[in-house]
Amino acid sequence: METRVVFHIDFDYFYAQCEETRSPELKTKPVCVCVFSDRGGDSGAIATANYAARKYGVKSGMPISFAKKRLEGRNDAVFLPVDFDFYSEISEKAMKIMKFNADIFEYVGRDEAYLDVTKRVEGDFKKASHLAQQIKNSIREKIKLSCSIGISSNKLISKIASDYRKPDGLTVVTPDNMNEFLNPLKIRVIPGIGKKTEERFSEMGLETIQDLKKLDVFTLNKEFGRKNGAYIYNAVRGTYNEPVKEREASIQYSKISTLKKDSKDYQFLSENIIDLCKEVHGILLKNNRMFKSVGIHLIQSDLSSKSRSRMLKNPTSSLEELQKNADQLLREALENQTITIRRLGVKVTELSEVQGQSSITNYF
Ligand code: TTP
Ligand code: CA
Repeated sequence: METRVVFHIDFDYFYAQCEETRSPELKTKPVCVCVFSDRGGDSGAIATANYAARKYGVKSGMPISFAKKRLEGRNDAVFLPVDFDFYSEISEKAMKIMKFNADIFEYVGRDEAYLDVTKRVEGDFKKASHLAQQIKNSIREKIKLSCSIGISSNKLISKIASDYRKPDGLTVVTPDNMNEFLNPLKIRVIPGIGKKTEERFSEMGLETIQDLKKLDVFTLNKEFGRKNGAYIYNAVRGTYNEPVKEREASIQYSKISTLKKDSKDYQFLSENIIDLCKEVHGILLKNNRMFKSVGIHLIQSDLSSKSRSRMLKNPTSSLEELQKNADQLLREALENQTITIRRLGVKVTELSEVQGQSSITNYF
């Protein structure tokens, strides 16, 4: 089999870095991006933090109140609410640059993608390294974002390599130095191996990838089941060879808001839906998109939720069409409604780019 050249690209401290791009004065301060819960005050968790905040031990998933305690001595620390729409916009722009530079492009998430570049670098890791540097430069110049790139002959090792030197890292693992790279690493770096598995290995006296190679596939299968056993066996030998598969982001635009009062009155809810549609439509216009599917989301006072969605005949970017459909969905959803509604949301999916003349009819 020919040697493939695969990139894994991962943005550094993504949500926090997005915030820094629109407010550069944040760069020198500890920045925590927070998912505030509905309960108010400081309840909720840290989504991510920049490196200035990480120095104080702030981590993703940590309660906001813990992070505030850790950063007590820094009165310049900033706690911002997540703004997913903004991060998606930035992500989309960066993904365009990556896609342009790939033979095969696989979207993984807002801040992460695999690129197969074998053909365009003719299987040459030196050329690959240049290409990666160009991509990094281009993303930095155009979007003001830093990322870390791992290069190897398979996805798994590239993912480990992109995480190896963060932030702003570039780690190349050629087939010749693969074992040298992998052997001393902690078992934990293998994607999918969590704390529990790591502890089990530790009890067996195994700490590094080199140690793991002592186990034969039968022992691994017995310990972890056949699928996981085979995965670990191949992962540590660099023989886990999933190909890069073409995949694009399935984007959606949405707006959700908490109502001024809980209610099940159609008239009141309808007015709110109409306003949310205007906001969603604003995002569509800004991004030059049409939608083909409309959905609404109702969160009831007991926090249970209801969703309705429908596919349209043709893609459109018309506000009227959006409002009409969302309102009909609301009527449907409210049939036999007994409890009041607390929050309402509208989303559009199945998005496509509005292109010049050819789709002008789609506006009507
Ligand atoms: P990660 O890539 O894990 O983290 P990161 O980009 O913030 O930091 P780095 O790559 O430099 O180590 O996750 C990407 C985004 O996903 C992150 O910016 C915020 C979000 N996220 C959460 O909301 N909760 C979490 O527990 C984690 C790990 C990430
Ligand atoms: Ca990241």
